[in-house]
Amino acid sequence: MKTLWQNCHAATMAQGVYSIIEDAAIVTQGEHIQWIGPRAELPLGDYPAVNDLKGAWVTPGLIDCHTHAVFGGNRSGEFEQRLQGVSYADIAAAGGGIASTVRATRAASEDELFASAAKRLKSLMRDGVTTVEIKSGYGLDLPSERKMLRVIRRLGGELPVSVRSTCLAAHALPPEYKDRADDYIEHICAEMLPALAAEGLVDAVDAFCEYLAFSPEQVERVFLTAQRLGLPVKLHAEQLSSLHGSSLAARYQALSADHLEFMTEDDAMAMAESGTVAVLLPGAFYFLRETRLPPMDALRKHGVKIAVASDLNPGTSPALSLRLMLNMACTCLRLTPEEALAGATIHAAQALGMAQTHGSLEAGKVADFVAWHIDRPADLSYWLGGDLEKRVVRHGVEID
Ligand code: DI6
Ligand code: FE
Repeated sequence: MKTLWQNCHAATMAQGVYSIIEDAAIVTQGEHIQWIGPRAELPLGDYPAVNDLKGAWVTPGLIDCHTHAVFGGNRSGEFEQRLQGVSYADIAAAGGGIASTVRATRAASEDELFASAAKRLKSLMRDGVTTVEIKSGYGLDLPSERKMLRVIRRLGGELPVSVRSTCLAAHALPPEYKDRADDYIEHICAEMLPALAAEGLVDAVDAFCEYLAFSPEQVERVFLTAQRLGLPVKLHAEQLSSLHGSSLAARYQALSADHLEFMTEDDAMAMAESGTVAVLLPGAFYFLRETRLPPMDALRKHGVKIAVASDLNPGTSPALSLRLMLNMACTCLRLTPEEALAGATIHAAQALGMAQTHGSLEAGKVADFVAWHIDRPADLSYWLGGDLEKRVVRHGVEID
């Protein structure tokens, strides 16, 4: 069915750049955008359905390209401990941190994980999110990683949001493999990834490259396996120290390297070369009270595409609003509102390998967009949370 959406302005992100159409019109046909441009240039024709957007600003549907939205339990107790001065690393060393979420996730049923994650996803969706990536990585054994990935697939099937699943089996060392990290990596490469990929549960493969997680050599073995299975890779890199995981990711044409506070200019050059997106996670930066900023100047100078995501997870970023992350990206990481919006639309799509079909308002792309009742696009990174009045269209259909 052909539908006309008019009486609006559009921030299109067409061709990957922030561009504005004042007094725009959008024609959707089924799930796709058929035409977008100034209303004065609207092709003559029959429009069986016409929607008056009442002066709204239309942006692409927001894309949260890095979340750990499926998990058991929560860690507000650790938050209290950290406020008493205990560090994230100390908590992890004492069996808390990721390990405590692994215990809770293993103990939870698929239905329980689905129900709690669905609530969190609905919160992100209230912010205009139409696409979200979700990682496994709190199971750390084949049945539990499978359980998480099945929940991730089910979320995409049952909620009006597009969901990409990333296998993050190399997130932390499970207790069964204490002091045997190489053996766990071998298990991931020989058993877990091949089985999970064969079951169609994996869209991309991620790992945590950090002194308290896995070394670049171990990550490389995971990447080689992903490559053999035909799966794209991503990497948690340079969050707490500089191991040059982002350069390693670039060598494997990673879709993205994420966090990046400790990356160097050489890493930025390698990422620019390979087209690897820099995903910045201001929620974790803020929640851990980091002080070291990602090297924004180097990223800009070398033309690395920058995305912004929530990192929604129970330990370092219990973030339920992507718009709040846009604000933090501007306030804490010094992005401009234009950069932040590109970071949650077109560059986020690229970080998921979806830029051909998502992330901008262009003819031929999927009709995922939000009509916001705001004064200017910068308002999206201005307000701190809350609920902005808006209409959300996904696959050409308005959702509530
Ligand atoms: N980096 C993070 O910020 C999260 N995972 C990761 O690799 C933290 C996950 C957690 O603490 O539960
Ligand atoms: Fe993360």
